[in-house]
Amino acid sequence: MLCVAYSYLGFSQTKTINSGWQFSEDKTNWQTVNIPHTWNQDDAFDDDLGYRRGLGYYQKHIFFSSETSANNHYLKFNAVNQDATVYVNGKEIGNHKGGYTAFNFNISEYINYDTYNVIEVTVDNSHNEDIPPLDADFTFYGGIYRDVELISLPKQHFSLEDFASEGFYVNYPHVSKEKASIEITTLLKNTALNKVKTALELVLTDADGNVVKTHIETLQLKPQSIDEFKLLLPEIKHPKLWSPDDPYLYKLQLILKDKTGAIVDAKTTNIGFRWVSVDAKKGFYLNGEPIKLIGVNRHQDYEGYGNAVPMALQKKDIELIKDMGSNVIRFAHYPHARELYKMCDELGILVWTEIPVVNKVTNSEAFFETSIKMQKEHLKQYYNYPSVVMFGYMNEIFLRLAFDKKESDAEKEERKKYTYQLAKQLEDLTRKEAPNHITVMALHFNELYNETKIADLSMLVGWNLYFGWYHDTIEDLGVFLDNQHQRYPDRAIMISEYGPGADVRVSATQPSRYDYSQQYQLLLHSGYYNQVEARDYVTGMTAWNFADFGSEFRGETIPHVNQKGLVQYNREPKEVYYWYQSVLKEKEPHIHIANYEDTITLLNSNQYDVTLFSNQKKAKLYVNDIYLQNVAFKDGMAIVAVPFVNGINTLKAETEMHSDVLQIKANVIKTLKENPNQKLAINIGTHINYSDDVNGVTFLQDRVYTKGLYGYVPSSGKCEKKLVPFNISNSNQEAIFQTMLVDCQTYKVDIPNGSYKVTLYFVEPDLKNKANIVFNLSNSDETSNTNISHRVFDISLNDKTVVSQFNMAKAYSAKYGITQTFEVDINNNVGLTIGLNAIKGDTVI
Ligand code: GCB
Repeated sequence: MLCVAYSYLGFSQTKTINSGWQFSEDKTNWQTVNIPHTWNQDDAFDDDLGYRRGLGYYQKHIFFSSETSANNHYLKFNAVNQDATVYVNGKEIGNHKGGYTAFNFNISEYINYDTYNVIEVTVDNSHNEDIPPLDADFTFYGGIYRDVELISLPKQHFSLEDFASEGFYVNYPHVSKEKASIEITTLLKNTALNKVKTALELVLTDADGNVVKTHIETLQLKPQSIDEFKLLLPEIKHPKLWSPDDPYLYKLQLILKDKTGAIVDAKTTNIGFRWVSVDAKKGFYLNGEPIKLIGVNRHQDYEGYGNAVPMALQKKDIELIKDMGSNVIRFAHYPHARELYKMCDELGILVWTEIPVVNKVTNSEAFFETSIKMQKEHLKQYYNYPSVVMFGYMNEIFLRLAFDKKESDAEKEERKKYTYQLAKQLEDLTRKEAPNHITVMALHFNELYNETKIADLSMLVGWNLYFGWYHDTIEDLGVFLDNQHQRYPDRAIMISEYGPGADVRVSATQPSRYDYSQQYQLLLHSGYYNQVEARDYVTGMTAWNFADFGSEFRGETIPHVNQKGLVQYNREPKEVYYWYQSVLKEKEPHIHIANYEDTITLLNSNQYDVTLFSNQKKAKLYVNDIYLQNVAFKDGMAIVAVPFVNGINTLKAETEMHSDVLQIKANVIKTLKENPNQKLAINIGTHINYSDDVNGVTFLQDRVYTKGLYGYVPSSGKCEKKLVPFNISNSNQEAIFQTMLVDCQTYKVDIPNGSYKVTLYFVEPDLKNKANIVFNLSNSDETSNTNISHRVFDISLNDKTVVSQFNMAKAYSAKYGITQTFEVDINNNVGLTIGLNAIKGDTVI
């Protein structure tokens, strides 16, 4: 099969060398792998805490023909996490630190021709105090996870040696509706021993391929040197401007020719005419017009792949983000694959891009140097994309300072100082290297940033705000923003992160903070959106996060995953994604019925609130082909109380242009005697319904007991609801174990007479060192249950003791999910009564 994506008939040649590498963790057992590759795609998600951070060895044999011996051969690595040492035929040719930017080495002098050469790469993803990120809420998968390229160049070529950039930079000395100009700064390398005359031709074409401007200059290259040249293209009258609504792109070709006119090297880049500015009172301006930035953050990993994600899948992300209606992406917290920035040019998405200096910095020369070098690579490699408008360099850099309790006050003061110094150096560098761009920094909710004045450095400040999740309420967002704006009226601000965790298996009719329900996710996102829309001075907001992503230490309802995605880890949308489409996509008509649960159980009532999203004003709703009512939408949303019948109910919502259909299975029951199911499952200690896809049953929300149904008997103790925020070590059904009732003696379930299997779920909630999920981004909560034995109780079913002296801390390891299954016959219509009789401490279930 032949698949031609792009070709250029020139002398220089680039080919990827991704397939058939040998990989080993110990230099003894080798396996064949393809790039992209990581060795952590599985162990970052297994039950054990921690993932292998250490060495990985790669090897590949490459043949070089003597026909190419006059060329310069470069090995280019687009990203290796995080420390890479490269060898050719056993000789070390270089080392690179930092896992998210490209680097290359000229390997020409190490090559043997007409034979196979061995390329070896030793990769290390161990913690290294001198390489950012030191600490962050995402998994640092090790490996060669972006393309490896072999680039063969003639003696004269665009230099690859300026921090692995393409060897040219596009500047726009002037852009307006009337006219635009383009200036190219290029670095041309000549490896010949003599000076050489070349010609550089610039060809600007419009989106239809018509030539708009050309320019050619003869350039004299000095022997064995890299020379910088500046070329100015003639002015373009009435240029078509680039914007998210109309991402009009020109193309510029840079063609290097020898004295005979033959092409020796060539480059192509997108040209987008646009200008940006940011204002503390009115927010972001693109091409002189205000534009509210609404979009997402993105992390690069993907379920099953770690960070070694096929490019085709990554590109789908950008399509999904555009299709949501976003006009901005923050590529967090590090530079992502460059192909994606090119897509942002093409689809019309403004970009914030940054380097991974996250949570804290090390006060060492090496750390400062690596950070500065990383930012240089970042600025130079990502400079030419018209979509890139914001360059950042730090995220929540005082997070550790705020949460680490160990440091003395003097140490803290010291930390503030050197962190500020690094920030200042990075800011100055960014302003110098990237004029026409906006510098940015993201902060966490803490006064430290104001107090140290670090927040005054960048041109735009992003606040990562988790009101209504880690703290306070959704409405407190506006109060905070107004207060900041009042105190710092000259500071441009946006919300660079916000969002709650959500699990598609979790649904709540009365959503609340930290319940992981999709309904709460919708409440928070819509609440933020309205508050941001109401404030002109807020530049915009980027949701945390586009997709769920791997964060090894996290223990939420999905182990090792940060669940704040608008889409799941496999990119299937959560419902809030469709809501965003309703408020952000104006052009295409859109309607969607939210599907929170495939099966609903309605107790004592046949009504259930159905949520609909649309960008239209009204729709008609039909239930089982019968017209129910007109629906009016406000802020993209409407909630309708729909009467359900037992069995499948078909809902249809129709606007003038569009319709959506959803089938929901309903069990409408007054007492458990009518329950048509073989199974009844109850999620004790919480208001959420949990769809257990493994057992094919929904664990229903807890309730106070009423006759004929189920629930806890409030008079039997405090019956307090509790949530434990940790991974269950032996189960992936975290949501069933993580919620519980504490100090409750009696739980009743009025099931009819019959023979049953009753399964009770337990976990000891108290660990030796209590974990605090609020910004606890460390592993320090890892502990065992040793020495906890304060909780002992008996368990009875209908007054018959089934477990005596139940002591979880003594009999099980920490975070162990315990199930106890009993066979029970129910006679005489007495139903089931679960008795929990405390001997020591409080009972839990
Ligand atoms: C933040 C961090 C981000 C985390 C996020 C969270 O503020 O910048 O890296 O993943 O919070 O989910 O807590």
